[in-house]
Amino acid sequence: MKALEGVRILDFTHVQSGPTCTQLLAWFGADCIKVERPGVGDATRGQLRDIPDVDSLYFTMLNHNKRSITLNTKNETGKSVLERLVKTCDVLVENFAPGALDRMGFGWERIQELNPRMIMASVKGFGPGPYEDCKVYENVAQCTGGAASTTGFLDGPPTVTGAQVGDSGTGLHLALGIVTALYHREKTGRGQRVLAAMQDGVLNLCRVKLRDQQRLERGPLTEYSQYGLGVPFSDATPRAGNDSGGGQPGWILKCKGWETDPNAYVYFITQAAVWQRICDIIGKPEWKEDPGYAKPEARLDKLNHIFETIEGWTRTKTKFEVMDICNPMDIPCGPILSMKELAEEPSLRETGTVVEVDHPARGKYLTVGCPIKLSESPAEVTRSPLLGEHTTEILSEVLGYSAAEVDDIRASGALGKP
Ligand code: CAO
Repeated sequence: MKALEGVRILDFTHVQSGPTCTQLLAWFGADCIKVERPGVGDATRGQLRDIPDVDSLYFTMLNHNKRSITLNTKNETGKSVLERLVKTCDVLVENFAPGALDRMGFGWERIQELNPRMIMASVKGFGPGPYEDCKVYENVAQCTGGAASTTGFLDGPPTVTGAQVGDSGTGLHLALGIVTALYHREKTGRGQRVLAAMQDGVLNLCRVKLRDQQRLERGPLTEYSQYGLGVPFSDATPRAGNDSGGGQPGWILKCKGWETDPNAYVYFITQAAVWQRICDIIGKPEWKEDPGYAKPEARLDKLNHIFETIEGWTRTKTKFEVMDICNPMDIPCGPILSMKELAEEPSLRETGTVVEVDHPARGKYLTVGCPIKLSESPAEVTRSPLLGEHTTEILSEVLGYSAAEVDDIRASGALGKP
């Protein structure tokens, strides 16, 4: 039995943030019913297509293990079907623009009237406040949540990161909120609202940068490269390039082949506990006793010189050779792995983190499987649904409409053009 078996999700999500959340719940065993606009569906079905007329990878990789029903929720018959879905499901998840559900006639009060046990979970760009009515996409959230102002190099502009901390990050936060609300409902019998705002989610992931903001008020941030270079700090947490965000200084260093391979780099951490070993492998044994280098505090104003020296060594090795030499010595480091290398990595296939899925229209493709492993509830990745693939099945088996009633619903245009 899957961990969330018996939980039914009314999945009103689209694009990335909401679908990330419901896909996780589906992997944990929830029955996830994706409600989509007839003829159109989730906009991502048609975005960034690599094969004409076939659901895009954008869509397929975010909507595994779900069922799809098409329903025009602005049509009167469609509304009555939606009402029945609300009464039947445990959780409604949505990430429409602010106000869209109210305009549809399914605001929180109405949902509670229909089903007091319902948990209504939303992703919005912002929480209550001056920007609550704004539409938001990934990079906007990265910018408004503190990620962009603290990412990039000191002498460059704010930079967004490839990790989708705004969308997928907020989807993760929302999933935790939903499971927590389900647990609460076990004890109280009542549903509740769950809100994950993208700005809040990104700021939560940038917690250490707010830490540094407050440290900055007491003096310079000595572990930032900027300190060693003598560049004065402004009044806000600066961009720190590839400096480690923690107390153990780290940098990205060139490895053999960097001139032609954009990923021939390694992340190297000069952890205090292994400093003596680092001195030995880079050919600087004299730094072990030198008072200017022996203690972490003494090294802070020389980090640039130290990392340049270590790079002199890493440039003579491939990133994997660096890893092979350093790992047995407990020196923390990690090769910069490209998407190609990750896609081909056998160990990730073995754990189900990278999975090959077969799709009736596109054939085989790779996806990222469930990154959270439950020993009693392993996730099996199944393909995303075609638009409206399960409409009839959901109307009859889940909602209990008779065949004649399904015909009437179809004739009303609620499922698309009759
Ligand atoms: N039947 C009938 N109408 C439907 C429907 C259905 N099954 N499903 C959706 N609709 C309607 C909505 O009711 C809404 O109509 P109104 O504007 O008339 O009320 C309309 O479709 C469009 O919804 P939307 O405003 O959410 O979509 P958009 O493309 O304009 O905006 C986005 C997209 C992502 C910017 C917006 O949804 C948003 O800000 N969401 C919250 C934040 C978020 O999740 N952002 C991350 C997205 S991933 O990068």
